[in-house]
Amino acid sequence: MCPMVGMQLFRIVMGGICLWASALGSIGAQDVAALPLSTEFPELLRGREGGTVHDVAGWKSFRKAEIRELVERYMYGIRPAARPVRGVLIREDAGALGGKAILREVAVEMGLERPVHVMVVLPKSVSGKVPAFLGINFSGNYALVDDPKVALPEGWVYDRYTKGTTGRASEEARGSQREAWSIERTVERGYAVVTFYNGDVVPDRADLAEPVLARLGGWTGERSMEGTGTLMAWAWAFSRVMDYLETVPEIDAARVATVGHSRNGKTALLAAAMDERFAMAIPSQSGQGGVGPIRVAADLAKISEKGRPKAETVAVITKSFPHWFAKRFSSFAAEPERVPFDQHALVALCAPRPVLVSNAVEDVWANPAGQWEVLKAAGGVYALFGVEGLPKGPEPEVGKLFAGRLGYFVRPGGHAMTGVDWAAWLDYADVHLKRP
Ligand code: GTR
Repeated sequence: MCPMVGMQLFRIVMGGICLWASALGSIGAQDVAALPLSTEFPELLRGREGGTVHDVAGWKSFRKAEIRELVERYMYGIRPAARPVRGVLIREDAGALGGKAILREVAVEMGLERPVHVMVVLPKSVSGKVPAFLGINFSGNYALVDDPKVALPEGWVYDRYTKGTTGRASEEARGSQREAWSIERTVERGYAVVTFYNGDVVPDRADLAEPVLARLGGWTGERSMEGTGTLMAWAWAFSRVMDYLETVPEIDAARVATVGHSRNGKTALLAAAMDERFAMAIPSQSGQGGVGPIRVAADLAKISEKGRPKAETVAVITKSFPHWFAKRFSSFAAEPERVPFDQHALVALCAPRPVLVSNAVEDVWANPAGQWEVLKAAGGVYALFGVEGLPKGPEPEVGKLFAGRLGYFVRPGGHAMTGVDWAAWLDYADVHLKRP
């Protein structure tokens, strides 16, 4: 008999193995405190109520759903339901990037207060459907290209991307993220780039975010312990943009990679973990809440004289950015070892699809070493699918791209998205995305 522990259980019998699938009941604060402490990453192939997964069928029908539910209810909040999407073409320039590309600005209506402004840049040199990078940006699309016509975002923007104005986009920032995004080179390599501004979905400031999250989740008053957080809302928007991309004839919707840097990198991983239509994920320097482990190694988690750990912890991130996560996640600030999964679970939800984890040596805050451990630990689920995750044996080498199904790249330098990163990402995509 499989054990039965105070939850609704139903039995799945598969190839002679007994598995118990659990629908988690309501979770109270006392339940969080009663969760077992585990300094190791919790096992991916063992269900919470016992029962081990031995094959892809067991993974898909039981453990994957269980992990998804845990990830939503303990960390990012409930994923909103899909909504009908409509893309309205605002403008098309058939001679963009010096004649190399077609650039479209599209208002994608997804049931938010305003449509999300999506920029689609298509290579002209390729005939037939092209693979695409779908990236979420910090600045508004107008900062990513040198093009006087691309519209400015209408709502709140981060001060560091405004070049002088406060809280509103300004002409001075036009083209300022061009190097970071390298769109011209990507198009030259035969890929489309599709991008949208995170603030078009949910503005990244707690006081502005909460009312938007409430509208999206359909509640009034305070967000509940598992009400949708901002990262989940942004990831949901990735899927709505994908709904639109499925209608774009030039794009091969079966070959779309999610991309984002830092908080947007956390989102790029979550988007692919939640939606199997994405063929690949490239989370850049995503750290805590992304590929960074919840269980930060003791030497990195230790608070220095400056009052900070070396790598970002659950305690720090949930205090600085409460609107990013489900409120319940902050209950783990003092004891992250009680979270019933770690971020290897999020990578495993992407299996067997390729995930390239990108880092920078000096960005210790994002915990590159921990991210490598997370990737190694996700390998067991890739093995179920008969594919190797990270290659066995070697340790990360600065400047070297590991182009396995689970890929890793760490470059010299600090916290930024750069042309060097894109060069590695394109090489990786050439291996996993371009070839059918
Ligand atoms: C930092 C935060 C990180 C990362 C980063 C960013 O302040 O601690 O988790 O998300 O911001 O997005 O630039």
